[in-house]
Amino acid sequence: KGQDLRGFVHYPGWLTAPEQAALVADLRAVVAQAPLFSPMTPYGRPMSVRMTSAGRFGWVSDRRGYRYSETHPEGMAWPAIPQSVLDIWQAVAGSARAPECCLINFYGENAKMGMHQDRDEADFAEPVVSISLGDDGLFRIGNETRGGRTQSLWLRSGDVMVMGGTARPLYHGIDRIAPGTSPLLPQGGRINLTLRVAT
Ligand code: MD3
Ligand code: FE
Repeated sequence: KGQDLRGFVHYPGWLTAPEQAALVADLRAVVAQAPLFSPMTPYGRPMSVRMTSAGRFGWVSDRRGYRYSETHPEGMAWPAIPQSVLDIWQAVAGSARAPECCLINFYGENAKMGMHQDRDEADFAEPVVSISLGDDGLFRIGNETRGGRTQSLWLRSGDVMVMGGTARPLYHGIDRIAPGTSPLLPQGGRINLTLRVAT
């Protein structure tokens, strides 16, 4: 079922509409405990994407830099990863370990994420699983260094992607959101969940 592009396996429409709605309800409970925040880039400008996390570790960024943290910027522990999300990891990750971090990215209609590498995880053999909900997002995959040819792919609500070993070092980002393309979130926007083993 999955489509393999250079170590990324894309599962379009993996989640049914009722499964997507149940996930959104579970994520609302997470956000009620651990509010979304706008991480600061090292340049001192807030990112356009708002974030929070669930699991033992969450991803934070401030003037000390980017890192995994056991606490939200407001000081509390992160909520547990919802079972509905763990079930997706179990079905697609092919990993013996459980995810330690579920990063929740919220994109409003003008949000984007510049090309970057994810290199804060200790074990690059572990996959990253990405789940898309809400409006379509234009995902771009590049190379192990900046520049060069890139490939673009629309990620739609209910899609799941697994980034295996060979994909882990590649630059990637979200160029833009297509507002109004999904009825899932009444206020619009896109949610992306990334599940990772951090340690
Ligand atoms: C390729 N998120 O949170 S998910 C991120 O849609 C991030 O919010 C994007 O990049 C989003 O770091 C893209 C797809 C993804 C996630 C992790 C990767 C692609 C990846 C790690 C390595 C290579
Ligand atoms: Fe990333």
